[in-house]
Amino acid sequence: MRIVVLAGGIGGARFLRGLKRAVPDADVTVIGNTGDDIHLHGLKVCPDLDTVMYTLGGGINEEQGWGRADETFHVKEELAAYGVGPDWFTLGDRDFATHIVRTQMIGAGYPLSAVTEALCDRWKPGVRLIPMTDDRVETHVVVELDGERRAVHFQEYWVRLRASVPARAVVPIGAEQAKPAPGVLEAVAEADVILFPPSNPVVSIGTILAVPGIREAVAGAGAPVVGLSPIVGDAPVRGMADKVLAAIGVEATAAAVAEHYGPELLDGWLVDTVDAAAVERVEAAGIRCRAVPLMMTDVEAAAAMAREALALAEEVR
Ligand code: GDP
Ligand code: FO1
Ligand code: CA
Repeated sequence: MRIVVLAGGIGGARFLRGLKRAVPDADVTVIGNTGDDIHLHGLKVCPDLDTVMYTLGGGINEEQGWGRADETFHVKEELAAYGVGPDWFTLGDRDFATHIVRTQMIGAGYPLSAVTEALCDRWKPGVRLIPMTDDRVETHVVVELDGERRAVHFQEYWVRLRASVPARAVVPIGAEQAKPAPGVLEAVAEADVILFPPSNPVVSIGTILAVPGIREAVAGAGAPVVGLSPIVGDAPVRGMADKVLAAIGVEATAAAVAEHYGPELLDGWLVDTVDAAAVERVEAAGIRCRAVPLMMTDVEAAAAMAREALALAEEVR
C-alpha cells in the first residue's frame, strides 16, 4: 500500500511513528513542511523535517518533541560568550552537526530534497521523506506589536514571542514562486491513500498546500484523503494552532478545521471522542466523519489512530 502523508513537526512525526507500527510494510512517502525553516549562524535549520527524521530514526528528545536526545549546549554557550545570538532559539551540539552537513551540501549545489535523502541515509526513518519544495519558503506572521503591525519570522512569533501577541495574518513568503520538490506530485498521483496527520492546519499542512500544484494534486488524486483533527475539545493539544487559525478567520474546533479544508480536499475526517457532537456538522459539509480517541499518549495510541484513518479511507474509497 502506497501512503502519502503531509506532515509538520511533532504532530506529524508522532502520527507517522504510529502509522509505521500499524502498517510496517506500507510504502510511506512524507511530504514535509519547510515553511518553518530558518537561517541561523549561517546554517539552514529545517525543524519540521528534522523532527520527522529524528522521531522515526530514534534520535528525538521525547519529552520536548523536537531536537536531539542526550543533547549538550557547548556551542550555544560559546556563541553567547562572544555575544552572538539569537539567545531565544536553542540549537544543541548534536543538532548543529545536522545543520552543518545540510548547509555544506546545499553550498555544494545539492537541492534540499537530495540533502534530506542523504541525512536520512543515516537515520533510516523507514519512510521516504521529501521536503514540499526545494525552493526557499519562509512563513511570516503579521503581528500587532505596540499598536503597530509588523511581520516576523514564524519561529520568532512562536519561540521568541511565545505566540503571546495577536496574529493578524500568516504569509508563506516565497510559496507562490515555489515548485513542488521532485517526487512530490508523482507520490500524490500514485498514492493509494493520502493522510493529513494531526498537524497544524495553517503553518504546517496549510503551507504545504500553498505550494502551487500540491493542493490541486491532492484534490484531484484518485486516492481517498483522510485527515485527523489536531484540535481536541476546542483547543490544540499543544502549540499555537488556535492563534494562527484565528488569524485566518477559522474557529479552533475540529469541525471548523474540516470545513476549512473542505470536501474538495477531504473525503474523511477523524475527530476525538470528546468532539463526537461535531460529526454531524462535518458530515453535513460532505465529509465522512468518525469520532475516535485521538490522543497520541504513546506509539500504540498513535497506531490505533492510524488504523482508524486507514479504515475510514477504505469506507470512502
Ligand atoms: P509542529 O510543527 O511541531 O507544530 O507539529 P505539527 O504541525 O505536525 O503538529 C502540531 C499539531 O499537533 C498541534 O496543532 C497539536 O494540537 C497537534 N497534536 C499534538 N499532539 C497531538 C495528539 O496527541 N493528538 C492530536 N489529535 N493532536 C495532537
Ligand atoms: N522550539 C522552541 O520552543 N524553542 C527553541 O529554542 C527551539 C529550537 C529548535 C531547534 C531545532 C529544531 O528542529 C526545532 C526547534 N524548536 C524550538 C521547535 C520548533 O520551533 C517547532 O517544532 C516548530 O517549528 C513549531 O512548529
Ligand atoms: Ca512546524
